[in-house]
Amino acid sequence: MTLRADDAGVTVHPREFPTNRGGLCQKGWTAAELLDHPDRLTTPLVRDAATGELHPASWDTALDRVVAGIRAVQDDAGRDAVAVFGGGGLTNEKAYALGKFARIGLRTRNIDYNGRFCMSSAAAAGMRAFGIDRGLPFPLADLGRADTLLLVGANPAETMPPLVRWLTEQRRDGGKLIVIDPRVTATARQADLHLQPLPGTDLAVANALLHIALTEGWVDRAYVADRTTGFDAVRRGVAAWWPARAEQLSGVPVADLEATARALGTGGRVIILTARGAEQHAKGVDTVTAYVNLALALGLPGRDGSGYGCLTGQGNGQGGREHGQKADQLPGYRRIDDPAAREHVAGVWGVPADELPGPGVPAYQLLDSLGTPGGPRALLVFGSNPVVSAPRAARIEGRLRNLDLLVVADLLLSETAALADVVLPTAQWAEEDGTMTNLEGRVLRRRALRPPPPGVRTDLAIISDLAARLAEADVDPADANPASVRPAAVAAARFPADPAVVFAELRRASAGGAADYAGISWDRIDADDGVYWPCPTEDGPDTPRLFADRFATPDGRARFHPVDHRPAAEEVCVTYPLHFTTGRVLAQYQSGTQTRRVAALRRAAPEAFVELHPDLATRLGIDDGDPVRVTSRRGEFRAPARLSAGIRPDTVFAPFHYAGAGRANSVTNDAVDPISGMPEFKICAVRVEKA
Ligand SMILES: Nc1nc2c(c(=O)[nH]1)N[C@H]1C(S)=C(S)[C@@H](COP(=O)(O)OP(=O)(O)OC[C@H]3O[C@@H](n4cnc5c(=O)[nH]c(N)nc54)[C@H](O)[C@@H]3O)O[C@H]1N2
Ligand SMILES: Nc1nc2c(c(=O)[nH]1)N[C@H]1C(S)=C(S)[C@@H](COP(=O)(O)OP(=O)(O)OC[C@H]3O[C@@H](n4cnc5c(=O)[nH]c(N)nc54)[C@H](O)[C@@H]3O)O[C@H]1N2
Ligand SMILES: [Mo]
Repeated sequence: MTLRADDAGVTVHPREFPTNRGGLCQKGWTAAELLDHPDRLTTPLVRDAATGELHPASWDTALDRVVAGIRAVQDDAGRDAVAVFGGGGLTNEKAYALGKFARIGLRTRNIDYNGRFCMSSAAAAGMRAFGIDRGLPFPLADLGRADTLLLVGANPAETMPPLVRWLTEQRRDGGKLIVIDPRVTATARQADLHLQPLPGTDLAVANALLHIALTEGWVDRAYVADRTTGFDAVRRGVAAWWPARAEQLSGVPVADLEATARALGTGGRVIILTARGAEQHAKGVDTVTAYVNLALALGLPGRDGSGYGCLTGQGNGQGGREHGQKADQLPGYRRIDDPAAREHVAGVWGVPADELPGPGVPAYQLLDSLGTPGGPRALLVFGSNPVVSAPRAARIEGRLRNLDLLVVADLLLSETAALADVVLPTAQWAEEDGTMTNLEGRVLRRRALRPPPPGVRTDLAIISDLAARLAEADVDPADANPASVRPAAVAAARFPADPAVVFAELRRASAGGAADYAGISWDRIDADDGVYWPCPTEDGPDTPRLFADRFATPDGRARFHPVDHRPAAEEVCVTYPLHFTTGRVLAQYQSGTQTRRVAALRRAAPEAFVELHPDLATRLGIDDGDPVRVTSRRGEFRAPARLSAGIRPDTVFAPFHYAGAGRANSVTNDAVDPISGMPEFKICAVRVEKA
């Protein structure tokens, strides 16, 4: 898109671009409305100890309060007692600076981010199978050329509208679209075949599809022999997943399983994509692995026009997971427990490698430990609103309230910011330069169009100032040598506020890593309409397609992993007899801080709702529009009923965008995947009643 500033302010215009072909979704069209929104924060807020209220304060007062709070907590309970929570919406520069600030500014191991709730299961599955995690290892345009496209737990018609034109193109050219979703979504309505499984049974479906492919002889034996390892164990495992067994568990008819397997096994160019519906489970990694196994057995990854991919979520969902806001990660998608990686990054940062902390813990574990004995007592949040978006949100809200110090940088008073001791007003997208990396691994520019409003600072400026003040607070006045350079100046130079300077350093820090940005300059991004990582040298090529010759594993072969179905962490019972799942609607974004404030979007999707089948509603004595209460072992929420014949009668759905009484996350399960730490947002057991 392009942005234009004119007398009337900022307007958003779609721009002809290879990814979206000029298309923009409604949230994009209306995004400019937030720039000058009356709710916009334009001054720091500090909580008054006497009244308990948030009051406007100067930046000096607010930042001094933050630094004093951090020092008090760390002096008392150690460095790790301060934690940082980031976001996949932050630019690459900000994600990088935040990770660096945690590790060498605060010297805490405790940093993680909301991407853990988003693509972490697909990332972990991609790492273990392919040795690398890039949402799509091929350009998005390949979707338009696929003969068969399988979408597992994805609703791009509502969640990624600009992508829909590729689906339209694909079907116009005779391609087949197959969608797996417990609901007849806007995406499923466009499909040639819609499989409507019980939530949490995608793994069994995948194993049955592979079972059929084996029986029918559609497995690409040569590919399996030449390019992979570990197939035998998988073959033995799926032998037990005959289609009738999968039908019994998932409710997907054998005939549909067979038709799907045939389309995948005999389809020419075939792409399999997963999104949150398949991934946000306590078995999300294994579920994605089952689809990766299927893709590998059919010889898809690395074949022209074919492959497996994950539909990445947030604005910078890809880049946000590469530069070190993840608990176990250093920039360039390096591992923080890898001695060579630590040496390299510490060198760029100008500190000894042994000063870098070790890995922290995944997001939910981190949030759930806040304010508990031994857990962090201070938290800094940049770009997330966990009071609305975390699973079992009432419990997390309680943890946040127990902190000695909660600091939230946001453009608006989100539900999480409303609990903070200090709120720092930040710039938003149109007010700062930076880069984002899209789901194709393509690094793009995001340009400042106007300065932030008076009183507002960028996240980078806030980090820089905080680092300087922390360094100054560290100096014992008795030791200070007036002739020497002040530690604050050293720290400020180490944490530059200029995104161009940060990006230059990010390139060096990522050099040689999996996500290598060393050859990517802002100029090159402009000249080439984006640059695909890895791109190690400025005059060398970038990498639109991965895996053509080898995978990113040590021996170059992809790895099969045998995976088996297991039940959801919480099964239905007499008291909680219904399956509950959650997701998104077109007109709201995430925790809704921004979109709930845009008039047009609020009109389109004003409040939460509970989608349920008319037969179920009749049984429960509920009419369309009736207020209903949804209760789980963890809590309840209330919203009007929305009857739809498009949902399974044993399952209810609600969007998670709303706060207060309509907060769906009051009931969701905080069970997490043992490998990725992904919470089970997509299935738990509930009871539904007329309220
Ligand atoms: N309008 C809008 N667009 C967005 C966002 C937004 O908040 N609003 N958020 C962005 C972000 S961060 C993300 S991560 C993406 C998410 O994009 P999607 O993954 O497409 O979004 P969801 O609605 O979370 O889930 C997709 C579908 O999974 C289905 N589902 C639920 N349980 C199961 C299950 O067990 N198995 C299967 N197969 N399907 C299941 C739901 O019915 C839903 O239709 O969207 C991005 N785009
Ligand atoms: N039940 C259920 N829960 C879910 C999901 C689900 O499907 N079901 N999906 C999960 C997923 S995939 C995701 S990604 C999360 C998302 O949920 P959150 O992590 O809460 O993400 P956002 O709502 O995008 O929150 C972003 C916050 O940061 C602010 N912000 C925006 N830009 C900036 C910036 O540049 N700097 C700073 N400092 N702040 C900024 C916004 O105003 C907003 O308050 O929710 C998860 N929660
Ligand atoms: Mo997400």
